[in-house]
Amino acid sequence: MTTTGVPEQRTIPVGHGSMPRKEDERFVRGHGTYVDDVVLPGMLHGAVLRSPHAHARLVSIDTSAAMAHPKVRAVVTGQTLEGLNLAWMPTLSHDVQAVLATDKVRFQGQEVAFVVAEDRYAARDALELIDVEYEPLPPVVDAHRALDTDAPVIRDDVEGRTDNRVFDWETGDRAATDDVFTRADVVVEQDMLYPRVHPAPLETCGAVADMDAVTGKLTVWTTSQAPHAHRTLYALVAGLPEHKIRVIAPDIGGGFGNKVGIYPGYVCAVVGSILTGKPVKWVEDRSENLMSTSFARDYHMHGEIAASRDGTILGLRVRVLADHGAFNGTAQPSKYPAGFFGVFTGSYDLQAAHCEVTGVYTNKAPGGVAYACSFRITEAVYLVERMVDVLAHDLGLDPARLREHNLLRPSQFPYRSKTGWEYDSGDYPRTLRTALELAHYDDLRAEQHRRRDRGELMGIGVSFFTEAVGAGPRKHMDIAGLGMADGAELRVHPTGKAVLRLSVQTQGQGHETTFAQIVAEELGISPADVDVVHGDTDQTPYGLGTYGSRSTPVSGAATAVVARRVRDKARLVASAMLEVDPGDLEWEKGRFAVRGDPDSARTIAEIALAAHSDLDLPEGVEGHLDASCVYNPPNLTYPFGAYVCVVDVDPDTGQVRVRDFVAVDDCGVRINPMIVEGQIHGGLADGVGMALMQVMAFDEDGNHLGGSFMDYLLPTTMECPSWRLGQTVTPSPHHPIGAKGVGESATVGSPAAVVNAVVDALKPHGVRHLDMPLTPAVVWRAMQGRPLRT
Ligand code: PCD
Repeated sequence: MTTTGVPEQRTIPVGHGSMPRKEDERFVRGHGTYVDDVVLPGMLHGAVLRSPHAHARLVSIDTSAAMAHPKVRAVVTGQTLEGLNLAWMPTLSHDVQAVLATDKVRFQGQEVAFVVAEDRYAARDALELIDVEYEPLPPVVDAHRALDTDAPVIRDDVEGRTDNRVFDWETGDRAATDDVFTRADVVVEQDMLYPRVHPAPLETCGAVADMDAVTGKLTVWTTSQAPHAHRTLYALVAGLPEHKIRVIAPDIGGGFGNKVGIYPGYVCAVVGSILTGKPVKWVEDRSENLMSTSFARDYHMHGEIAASRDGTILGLRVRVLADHGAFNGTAQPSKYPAGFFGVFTGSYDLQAAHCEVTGVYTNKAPGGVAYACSFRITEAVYLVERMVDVLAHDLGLDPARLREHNLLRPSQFPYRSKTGWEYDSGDYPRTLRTALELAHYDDLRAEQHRRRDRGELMGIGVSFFTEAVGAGPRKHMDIAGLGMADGAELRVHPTGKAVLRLSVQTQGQGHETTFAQIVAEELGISPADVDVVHGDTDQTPYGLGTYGSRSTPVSGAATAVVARRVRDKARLVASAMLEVDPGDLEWEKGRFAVRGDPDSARTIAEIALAAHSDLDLPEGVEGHLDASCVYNPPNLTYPFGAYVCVVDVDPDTGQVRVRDFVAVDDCGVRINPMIVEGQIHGGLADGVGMALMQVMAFDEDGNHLGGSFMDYLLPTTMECPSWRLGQTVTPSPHHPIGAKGVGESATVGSPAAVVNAVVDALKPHGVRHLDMPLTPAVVWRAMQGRPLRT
């Protein structure tokens, strides 16, 4: 008999492989239901008044003219919220954040007041009638400046605070690392910035809150990647009973980490509904999304590699200054203030490593979310992959060969990194080899040689990454005190159709398809017969939601386990049907048959009907065919990959064209290879965007310079090559179907490949490093020997 929970792996795509996505029929026909599609009887509309200043004391707010607007029903200020004890809310990182400002504003775009009106236009008009008097204060825009002893203290709301330090954190062995560095032949170092970027999902954030004054039940339709966690936090913050709150995340138009946290607008919509007794909708516009919701990165890094003269990497030492904005609103497991940056040793076999991260407050929007990066692994991979190229540059070695020389060997797995992470499985050299062959690496180098002689700028960039996704073991990982396990419930109806209930929530990844495929594979039924229910706390088991590519590693595992539990139960029911010992039954996909008598088989549908019938069931077996489980992952999964990027740089304009991109990913067993490839395509486009065109810039007064898609650029098909993908499959040894997460892999691995390629192209100009984004201006200045810093 199968024991549930024990790995039972397959190295093939799970049954039905690249089937089309079930949800797409709804999406392509315009039948999706997003938050803004929710319309309730008597619904009112909210709008947020935002601060024009990056740092200012609030002197007074006069709302009388706004209140006098004929269509306005309520105007909420920080003072109103103070009366309800809701002016401040906890962040996911043990800080507090102002819902509406009470004392000061701390970033441009911060929420100051909330108007509820009969329609969206009236609400927006009334914002202009609110008269706020500010007393401007000097802003702290630069992360380094934040640490100066005379820097203005941003968070003076916290009693006794005298500086702008959020945290100091370190990992690794400092003494052992110092020792390796003193003994090394070569030490290379480099400052680098991973600029502030933004997840910029297609759909902005919003909520419709409906407080039913009679039943006392609050329903919130909202853009949430983590509906259950949001409900618990609403209960804790607002003091409402948790069972009287229902959070529904309907269809979501992209999350990318932007929809993990709770934003002031959501809380204001709830308060607006409580005050007016009507449902209140609040949906932010594009500029609001870009200016005030969670940013990502903003890591100022200094890396050092110690190596021997032949290029053997011995040690890595890193110092980081992390700009967290005005409130520490990052989302990552509590024990990890710098996220999983600790995985910064990457894919290499080295002797010692140490890193220190200092977080600081600045007058910028809060956040620091894991925008497609599993909690700062993007920063870590970028750092080590740039450093390896810098080492190759200084030693005059080929960057691909240098990686090959230093990669972990298959025999080292499971591998315990120098900073304490246990990589579950991998065959790195095979993956790198596959990528180099697919890219025709040696031919590319020869071509580059020829073209350099002609004065042309062609660059080849290689990157290799290891991610840690699927947070995580409850013992080590929680968010806001909630352990990171996820539930799954599976019920097979009497006719053999099934419903799977999940705690995670798709934002476009295709969960309604892939999770149905897992059940289909385990029970031998059609994925079309499995309905996946998610995104509604009244309908689904508890769990922490979708981010950090954790759905497949955690809920995917829960799904396999719960399906196996159903199968175990089906075996017992079948044994009663066939009047044989359960041990005499054999599982053939979709049915149990008596050993040696294949004609005796009973299908899952027949068994399900029997389980609901008057059949005498064996001792201890309750009726019906269902099961539930809570999956506490034993470890993270460690997907990895090798990327090769080829660029041409226009010597006259500095324009970079990505000519070719090869991505070989290993995410263990692929459930739906087509969906996996789609995930990789999306992530690669993201990576090109970050490497070449994106930055959330500010001027010295703290004015946000990227508040629209005219300034904050998204890559289009014009900037992307036709991606060429390859794969290797190294199953995860602890995941029930051997799958690893993949949703963020390409965003993690690709920026370094692009930057490495551009820097490689500019080698004739003596360029050794350039900070992203590599806009034509940055590249052109570098060619003139004048690197431009952002
Ligand atoms: N898969 C398969 N196989 C394997 C893996 C995986 O098939 N091996 C598939 C699944 O199932 C799904 C997908 O694929 O469907 C994914 O998965 P994953 O990796 O697990 O992940 P998830 O959790 O689901 O998701 C998440 C991610 C993230 S995290 C992000 S950013 C992004 C990605 O996802 N986002 C998004 N992708 C995407 N897509 C879309 N469309 N949209 C979106 O929004 Mo964060 O942390 O949040 O930042």
